[in-house]
Formats: sequence, C-alpha cells, structure tokens
Amino acid sequence: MVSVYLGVGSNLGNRRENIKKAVALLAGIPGIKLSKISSLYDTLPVGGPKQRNFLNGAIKIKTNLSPLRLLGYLKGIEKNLGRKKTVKNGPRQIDLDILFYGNTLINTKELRIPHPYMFKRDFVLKPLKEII
Ligand code: PH2
Ligand code: MG
Ligand code: MG
Repeated sequence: MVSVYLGVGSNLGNRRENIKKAVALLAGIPGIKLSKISSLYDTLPVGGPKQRNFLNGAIKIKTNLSPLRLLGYLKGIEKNLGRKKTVKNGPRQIDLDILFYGNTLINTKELRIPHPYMFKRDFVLKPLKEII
C-alpha cells in the first residue's frame, strides 16, 4: 500500500456535508484505506470568478490503486456529488486533488504529481501540515 495525500475543497451547497460524503465514498472504494483527515478551514477563493469562500482540508489514504485508477475514482466521486465542468478555478461542490502519491513523480497530460500549484497555495499546505 502506498501513502497518498489528497486535497479536498468545496464551495457550493453544504460544504461540510459535501466533504463528509466524499470521505464516505472514498472509504467505500476497494483498495483505499482512510488513514488521516485534517481539520477543515474556511478559505478565501484563489483565482477564478468572484465566488464564495471554500472549505478546505487534506486527507491521507493508503492505496494499492495506480495513480490513474485512483484519479478515475476521484473524478467519479466529484461527478457523484454533482460537479459539472464549468470555468477554471470556479465554484464546485467538491474538488479532490492528488497532492502526493508516495514519492512517485508524474508529469503527463492526465496527471501531475506533486500537484503543480500546491506549494503556492496556503489552503492546501495548512491542512496538509497537520497530517503529514
Ligand atoms: N481551488 C481552486 C481554485 N481556488 N481557492 C480556495 N480557497 N480553495 C480551493 O480549494 C480552490 C481555490 C481550484 O481547484
Ligand atoms: Mg483543485
Ligand atoms: Mg481538481
């Protein structure tokens, strides 16, 4: 099993409930074990249109899924919680991003790990520091 860190964010609907549901769906995926969840922080939106504050957190899991299979499941959860493709950095019910996948580096058009913007984003780093 590989240790993987995920970033989670929501700024549409009931933010806390969306994150709770996403965590429950994650926990139900074969090949994923939840290991830690950070506190959730109310954060000012970075980029995108004028929009509501986000609720952000970080999650540690252990998995035997490949990075791309994991990404597929995360997209499935986002869709399940009602996320539609809209504007870049725009409002969303749920966003699940792979921050780290063990110590694997990936730079393809489907996936970049570590997440390319995470080191500039306090809304990612602050919760991540709690659980790393
Ligand atoms: N996600 C973005 C863009 N801007 N701002 C905050 N505060 N939190 C986010 O999760 C976030 C954002 C794109 O994924
Ligand atoms: Mg994101
Ligand atoms: Mg994303």
